[in-house]
Amino acid sequence: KKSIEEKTLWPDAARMLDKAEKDGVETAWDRLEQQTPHCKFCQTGLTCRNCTMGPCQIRKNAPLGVCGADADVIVARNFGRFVAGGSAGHSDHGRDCIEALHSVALGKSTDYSIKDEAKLLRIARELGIAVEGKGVSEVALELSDLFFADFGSRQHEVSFLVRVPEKRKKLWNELGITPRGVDREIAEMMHRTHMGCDNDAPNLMLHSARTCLADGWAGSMIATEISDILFGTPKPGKSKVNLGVIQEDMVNILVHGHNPIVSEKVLEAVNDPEMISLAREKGAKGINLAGLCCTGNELMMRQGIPLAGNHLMTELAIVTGAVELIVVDYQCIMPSLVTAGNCYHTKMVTTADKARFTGAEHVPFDMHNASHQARKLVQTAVEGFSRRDSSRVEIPQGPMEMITGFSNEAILEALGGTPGPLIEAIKAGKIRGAAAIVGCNNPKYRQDYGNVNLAKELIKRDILVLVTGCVTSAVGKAGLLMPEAADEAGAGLHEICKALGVPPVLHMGSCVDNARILQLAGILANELGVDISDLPLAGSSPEWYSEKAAAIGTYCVASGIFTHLGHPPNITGSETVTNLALSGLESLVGASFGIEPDPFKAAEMIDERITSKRKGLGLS
Ligand code: SF4
Ligand code: WCC
Ligand code: FE2
Repeated sequence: KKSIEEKTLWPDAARMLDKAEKDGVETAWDRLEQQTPHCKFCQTGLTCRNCTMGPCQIRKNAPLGVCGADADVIVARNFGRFVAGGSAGHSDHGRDCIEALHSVALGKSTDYSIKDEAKLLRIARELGIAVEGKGVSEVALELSDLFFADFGSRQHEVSFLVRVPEKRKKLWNELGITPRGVDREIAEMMHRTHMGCDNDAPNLMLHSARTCLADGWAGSMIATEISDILFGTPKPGKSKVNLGVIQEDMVNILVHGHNPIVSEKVLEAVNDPEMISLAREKGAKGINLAGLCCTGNELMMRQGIPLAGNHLMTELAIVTGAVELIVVDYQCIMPSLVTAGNCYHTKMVTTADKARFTGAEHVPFDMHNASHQARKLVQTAVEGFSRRDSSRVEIPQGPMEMITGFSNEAILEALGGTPGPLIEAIKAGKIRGAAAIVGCNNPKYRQDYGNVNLAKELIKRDILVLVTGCVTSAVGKAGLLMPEAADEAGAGLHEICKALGVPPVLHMGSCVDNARILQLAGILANELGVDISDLPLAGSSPEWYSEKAAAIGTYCVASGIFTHLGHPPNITGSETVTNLALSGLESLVGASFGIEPDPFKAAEMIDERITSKRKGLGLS
């Protein structure tokens, strides 16, 4: 049995784990224990359930499934479906954003509006839409139509490939992995993995790459860009993080999930003076909103709303006993939150018809009722305040300060409008390269130990760190998102951070916002006239768990960026697939995966990669 110390790096988590035990609340760590040891066949990818001649398991004395599929085919098929699931998640979120933009453009939604017209016009122009003489709604309509088309079967390539360097596009064409349409690639993956279809592991892996490229350069990128258009492009600003953002004397509402379409409306309702006076009538000082996971990242990037924590903090936030309401949309929401909430007075409300949880109340949100529904929810939370049992409330230490809001627009603005100064800093070796640390928590690791230590090690080596998703909370709690953290950086990075007044670790948003990092890579490569794979860049997900994280890793590699993972996906049962992931992809797409659970060794791995890329560019 793991001690609390072994479960997490954090004092706030440790206190809540202790309280959870006393209060009889089961957590992911407890259930992991019950699930251990895991099935070896599943862990290595050697089970197939794709038809009822099976299910089949590949063993020494049974090397083929009933249909004759071998380990390589079965593993590659399983991986293909795994990343198709992840790509579907990000991209369906992107589709919901298109529907919102479309409905605003048609004047059908009064609940949403276009906040960043300049960005709308900029993107429309970038994608070849003539904007002169047209009204904002007309442009928005054309842009949403173009994005809808990116999901279908009529395009030869998704629109945002205009951001990809020519060399890379040529390579994708030669390999036959140019993403054509988001839904098309995902559906084709399901087709290919049906019994008796694509039975060649490398060919399946190439389509995995294509499916994930459709996620990164279309589904996720569309989600990010439309969210900026509808809710504003992030600018640097202050915020706070850890469970200390939950406030004892206030009504506490947590938003969890991914799409700002719901959480932005909850924020508006929380700020409504009528709601605030209602809360005061109930004896609360006011209404406090905090985020969890990615919708937390979205609200933090644009509105500075504090973040209560990442994936493994979601149950523990409820254990404070001070949360009246948790509003969720979709993805990464543990069904156990309903049960945990029932141990206190915490109500869980679902908002998406495609993500309902038994035992939670369902208050569906759409384009026409969002403001109304959000007010209803906030009212529910306020009423819940009187049911709070103050004897069971315990909120850990005060929150950490942090800086958020580094969209590419904000980064370029800080650099004086062009990527030139960043490139100069890279050439001079003051910034030796950049690494994106992204993704999740996984109870198999000591929570955030890998996320935090890898970031610390990289900045020491003058490698600029970019974070999104659940790594945000990790590095934020460690103080690395403050300008003062430059003191922990190497001399070169320290100098640049001091000159610009920025932290050595930049918060770039939610998981779909990894698309911002892809775009930035494209900008740098185009500026230098090289391919993305020539740049001193790396990606990493030390504590990943989700299908979405695997999709991100795969589009990162297929885009030419070496990607470190703390542990492999369930592919090790196939030598062909494993070798392809760890080295074979290198000769195809100019990058591969590296696996290393120890963050200090992982830093070494990433450093070596960056050094060799610098050499390739003729830099010392
Ligand atoms: Fe078994 Fe082949 Fe059916 Fe998979 S597709 S369950 S390997 S028979
Ligand atoms: Ni993205 Fe991972 Fe968090 Fe979910 S929210 S837990 S995929 S990093
Ligand atoms: Fe996410």
